[in-house]
Amino acid sequence: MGTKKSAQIFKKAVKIIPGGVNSPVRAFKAVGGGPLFISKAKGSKIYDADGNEYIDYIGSWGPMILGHAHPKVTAALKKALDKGTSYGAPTELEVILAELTLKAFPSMDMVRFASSGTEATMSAIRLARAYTKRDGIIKFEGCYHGHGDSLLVKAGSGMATLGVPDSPGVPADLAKHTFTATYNDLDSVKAVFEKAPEAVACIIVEGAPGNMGVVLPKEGFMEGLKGLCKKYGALLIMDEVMSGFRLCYGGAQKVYNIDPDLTCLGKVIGGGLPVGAFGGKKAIMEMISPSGPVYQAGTLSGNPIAMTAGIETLKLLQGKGLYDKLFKSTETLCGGIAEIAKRRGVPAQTAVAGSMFTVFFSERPVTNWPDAKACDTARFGRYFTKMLKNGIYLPPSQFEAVFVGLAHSKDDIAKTLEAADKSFKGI
Ligand code: KE4
Repeated sequence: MGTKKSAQIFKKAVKIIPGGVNSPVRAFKAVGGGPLFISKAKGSKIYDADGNEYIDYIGSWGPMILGHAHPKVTAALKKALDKGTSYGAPTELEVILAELTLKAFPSMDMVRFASSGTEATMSAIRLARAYTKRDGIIKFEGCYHGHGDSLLVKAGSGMATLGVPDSPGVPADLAKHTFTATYNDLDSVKAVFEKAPEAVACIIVEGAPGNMGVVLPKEGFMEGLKGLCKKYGALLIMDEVMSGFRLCYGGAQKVYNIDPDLTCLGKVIGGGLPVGAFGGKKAIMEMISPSGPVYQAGTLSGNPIAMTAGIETLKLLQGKGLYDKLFKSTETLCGGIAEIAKRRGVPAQTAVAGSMFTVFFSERPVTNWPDAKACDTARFGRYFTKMLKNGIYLPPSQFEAVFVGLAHSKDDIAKTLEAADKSFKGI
């Protein structure tokens, strides 16, 4: 049916919204052409303004693990809407979601809700700085933790996609407190601590990086980070905004058996509505206002509609055998694509973390940002475009994760592999 309507809307959008989008990675900049403007979504399918149907593997960048417009989530939201949308006062719903969160993440004694992953990581950094009375933070090249000033240094996701890993507008006096290390390279972390043993407040690391594409931690890497934090009196912040509920119901920290001081959450915990969260040990969290001096606030934090979506989503995610089904679909899809790439003679590497995966167009495995950066992004662009033409809606960047959900059927997976076979031909 073509994408004329999307093009018309995009033409208007670029005049009044920077780049025509409200989040850069949506702009298709890395893959060419204009973005599709979406009109609706249901289950595993998404529909653009021209009525074209696609199998959706963005899933709103992670939240839609149950699939779009899940009937039970939608029904709960419809009921909640009749009670009003926001009170600016506490509700029992926040306590219910907090209890579900602490049960899923036993490393956390307390949790504070916000409205985005960015707010969660930004607040966790401020808290770590206050608790340790230090200013420095260590992050990893290629990891993305939202657009908080201190974290826009050598970041992944949309910044890597657009080739601007460091953003202008971040004061040098602030950026100088952000030290970057190489993911999977403990020596690069040790070097920072040895140079400034008293300066580092925290290490912030993605539970399972998805923002340079999916990269898996090497054996002992996460334990090594925890050990270095202990040795130098810094806090370990695990940013599970993407990995939480995606690697398993308890996130990467459960899979890798790590006990972080602070955890950040987002995406799935809001079931598609704006929810971020940060939490951790009581002695640290009690420093957060109003129980302590570290200020953190938000008009819509703990919003009752968003809480409702989160509660329903987490309750449904505890269904028996759901994660086995999710991981099986992910393995079948990713394994099938790897086999097609091999058969078609296209150099590609795959990495799977729970229900997310990436196909890297690279001759060698990707274990860090330098490896990811060396990928053939032009070939990725051709792959993306051909898959889209074949009705498969992938994240429009080599440096993102593909998200598999419970609504992806065996038929969806088969169709996706068929499309991949056609798309790999001659790319
Ligand atoms: P938000 O502020 O976008 O809710 O969360 C920021 C964030 C924090 N930490 C991790 C590990 C994240 O992956 C994110 C956001 N992820 C990107 C996708 N890679 C969001 C998509 C976008 O920026 O539009």
